[in-house]
Amino acid sequence: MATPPKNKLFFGSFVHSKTLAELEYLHSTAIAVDATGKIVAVEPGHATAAAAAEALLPKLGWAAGDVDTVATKSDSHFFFPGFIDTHLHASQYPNVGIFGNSTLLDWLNTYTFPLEASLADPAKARKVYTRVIRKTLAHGTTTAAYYATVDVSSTNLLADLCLAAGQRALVGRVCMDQLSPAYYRDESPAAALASTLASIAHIESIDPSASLVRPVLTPRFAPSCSAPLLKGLGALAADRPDLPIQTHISENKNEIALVKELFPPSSTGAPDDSYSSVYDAFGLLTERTILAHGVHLSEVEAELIAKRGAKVSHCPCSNSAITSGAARVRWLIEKGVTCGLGTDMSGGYSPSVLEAARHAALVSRHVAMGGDDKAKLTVEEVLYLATRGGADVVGLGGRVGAFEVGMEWDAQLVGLGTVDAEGGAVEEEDGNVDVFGWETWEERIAKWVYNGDDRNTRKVWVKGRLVHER
Ligand code: XAN
Repeated sequence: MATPPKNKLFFGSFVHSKTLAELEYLHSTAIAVDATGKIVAVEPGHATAAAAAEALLPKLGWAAGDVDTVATKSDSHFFFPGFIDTHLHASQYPNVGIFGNSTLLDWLNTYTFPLEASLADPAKARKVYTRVIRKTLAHGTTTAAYYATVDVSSTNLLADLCLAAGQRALVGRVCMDQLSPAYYRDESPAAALASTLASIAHIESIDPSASLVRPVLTPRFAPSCSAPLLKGLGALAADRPDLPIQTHISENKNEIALVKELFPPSSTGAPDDSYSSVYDAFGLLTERTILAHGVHLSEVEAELIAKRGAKVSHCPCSNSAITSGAARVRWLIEKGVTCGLGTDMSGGYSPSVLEAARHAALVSRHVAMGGDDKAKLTVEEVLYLATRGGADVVGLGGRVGAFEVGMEWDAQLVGLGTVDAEGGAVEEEDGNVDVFGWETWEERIAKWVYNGDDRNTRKVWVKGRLVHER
């Protein structure tokens, strides 16, 4: 029989985003997490874990025997909120790194559709999905907004596996009824809607309270959806205002030209021929919508997206790898658009949101080199996008992404390598980050952002449950 979940007391250093610009450092602090995974106390100012327990447990009415304590070992260990990957294709994981010199539209036909179609084989889907969940958890991703495939059973399997592994996830069956090979598409708009409803019903049956896993409406992108399909999905979105929506937008210039050709305003009733107006005309541009990429959005589109409250998943690794362009994140934020980060595997080649944060910092410097110096994103800002910003993007703002009373404990324990007096490594698994001991905490975090990887992710919890340990 499974052991019932216990109350937990975490002690040591905690780092999280207070605002876009500011990280908060809480040292000698205790955070109490109840058996449901909720943070019930955040108390700085205790010399040791034992002193924190002595002060805190009576106030919470917890007996010492009912509490598991996890304390950080040293000055180079800290708790950080779990990362939120706001956009990735679980089904494309075996292709990471395989993109040659392709760009979006030929990349889809050459590499992506054949692999996705092959996951209709349940054994292959199980193998791929099991691995991608393990890998992303190992990189500290506690929430993932996944695209699966067109196939209902393998999409449902992805949701089953996320729930079993304890990863928080949005799981979307991909809707696409045109402009893809005949072997990989929905047969008709009606069939696409029926399959979508079947997948939603399954995901809601395995996690009725959406404690971890939720379905998400997933029109792949405008070019691969007919107008009747987009219309049907818009109607479904209006019927089910609790369901999130995810899709792609304005990633690549040829893709944008294709959208203009396929959806002239005369066919949609939209006021102009922009990509955003197409989604808006079909009722798919809402405050629940996650728009991946947004590289080439116009002023008017950014204003419309902000007005509708739709969110943008910035995917800098993918945008560089398949040569889509450099998204202007500072500009989007200043327009009032909520942004988070996506690995976008396998347009992006890395499963790591930390890597996405690093790419976000570097791509913002390329935007700056184009003449807009204030485009540069700081370490604090990219970490905000990876956590709190991402939570807002996937509709979990206020629930995960930081350490506050009432939020859920989705967290990672990060350990940096320490260097001893002779220059040797003290930690066995010290990765690329060497801490000499004289760095400020701000410098330690910067070193982690620019050189850290999964070797630094020692433990990961979702909703209070330990889901990964190195
Ligand atoms: N547009 C896309 N962009 C991307 O990066 N990955 C995809 O799978 C995709 N499909 C449409």
